[in-house]
Amino acid sequence: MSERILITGGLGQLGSELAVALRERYGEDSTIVTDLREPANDLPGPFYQLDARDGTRLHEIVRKERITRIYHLAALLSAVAEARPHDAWSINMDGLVAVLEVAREVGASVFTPSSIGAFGPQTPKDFTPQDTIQRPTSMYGVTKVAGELLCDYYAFKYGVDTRGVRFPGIISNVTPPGGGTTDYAVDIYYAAVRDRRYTCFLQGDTYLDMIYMPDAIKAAIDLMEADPARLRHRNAFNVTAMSFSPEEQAAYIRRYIPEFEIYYDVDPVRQAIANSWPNALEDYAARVEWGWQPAYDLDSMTADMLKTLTERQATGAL
Ligand code: AKB
Repeated sequence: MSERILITGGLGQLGSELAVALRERYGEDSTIVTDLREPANDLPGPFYQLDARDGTRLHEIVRKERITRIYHLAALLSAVAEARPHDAWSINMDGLVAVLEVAREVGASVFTPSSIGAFGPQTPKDFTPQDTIQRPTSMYGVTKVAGELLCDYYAFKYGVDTRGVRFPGIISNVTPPGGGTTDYAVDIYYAAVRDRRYTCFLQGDTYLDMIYMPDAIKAAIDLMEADPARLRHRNAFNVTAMSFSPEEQAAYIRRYIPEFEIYYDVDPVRQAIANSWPNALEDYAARVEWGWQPAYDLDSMTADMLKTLTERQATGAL
């Protein structure tokens, strides 16, 4: 069956590139983008302004567009969520409830991203297992754990086909991330190309999991296409492609830009969040249950990011 797909938060870092990939895969008319904001420029496909918490309007759009699959990406990220915890609870949880309710009514499948933020200080830091202690200390993490459980509940109780991954920091060069703890790992490449120097808001020895956008998109599409009979962990598969610290990332950038320099001006809020997250996940369940296999590591991602941004700078677009 050809899919009719709706993305919430579709103008964000992941949504803007996922929409392109979904249209390539399922057809130009397959994918409807929605977002709280109006787009700054004309978008190639259909767009609706939507607050995902507005269940009535969401329902109208889903019915009108005969939606069969929802990628629910609208959420506040970790640093913003920590500054605005009540908004984070409202946006991250009420939005999810509205999406799950409409999916239950129309029989749509739902992809909801969880995060490495769903883990906390008591979680094993290295080779963090798929099934382990989840006692996050950030509001973002609280909403992510609650979201994982709610998606499981809708699957078991109502038979909604809910699936999701725990994304690490996503690195990309089309739409910048906003308000996350891992944003530095994107900003550093822009700064390296533009200024040959970067001031990082995390300590140089902070290890976190990361993934390059092409692999993040592949994970989101492959999981939704996976044979349901093989999925034991339907919501919130650990996925990772690499784990590195700012110091290491800077060293890899110097392979291409030898004069690059990194400085540190540590933000205590984001450092505390990062310290509460794992250093490096283990993603065996995703590999076994639906064939997860990333293509990019730190070296190949760094080469691709710097090449893309350098070409863009040459055209005056950076
Ligand atoms: C964040 O830093 O908040 C996100 C995430 C890891 O979920 N990028």
